[in-house]
Amino acid sequence: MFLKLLREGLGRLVIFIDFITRPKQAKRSAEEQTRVEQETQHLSLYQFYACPFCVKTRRAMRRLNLPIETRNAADGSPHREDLLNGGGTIKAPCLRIDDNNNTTWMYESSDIITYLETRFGDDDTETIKAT
Ligand SMILES: N[C@@H](CCC(=O)N[C@@H](CS)C(=O)NCC(=O)O)C(=O)O
Repeated sequence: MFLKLLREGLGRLVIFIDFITRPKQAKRSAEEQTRVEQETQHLSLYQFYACPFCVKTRRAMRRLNLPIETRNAADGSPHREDLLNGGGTIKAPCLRIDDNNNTTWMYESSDIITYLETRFGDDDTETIKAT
């Protein structure tokens, strides 16, 4: 009970700090942004709202200006089962990458951020460094 309250309190604090220190979004040409928006339609982030690793990943998505769909993997959510069946374990964040007929489930916030930076953080964007 105490641990649950502590976890919830810390989660809210993380959300609040994230809110007041939101990173600036990268800017792209309209054409580039359209391309990025098309590509990100094949990505989705399974996440918990107040998980610090998920917040870190969402911050990177915002910084890179990537409109990736987020899917709540909390208890009772239909996405939770997809995550378990597809990825093999309930752990968030997890990036689902749908590539033609292939689906890859990428765990580990640092790996996800590196993947997104490598794929979308090209030199032409006015990318703001990690915060
Ligand atoms: N090293 C992982 C840690 C991820 C992690 O521990 N996530 C927790 C939530 S904060 C989790 O999914 N725990 C399993 C659960 O809550 O069922 C990362 O950086 O992504």
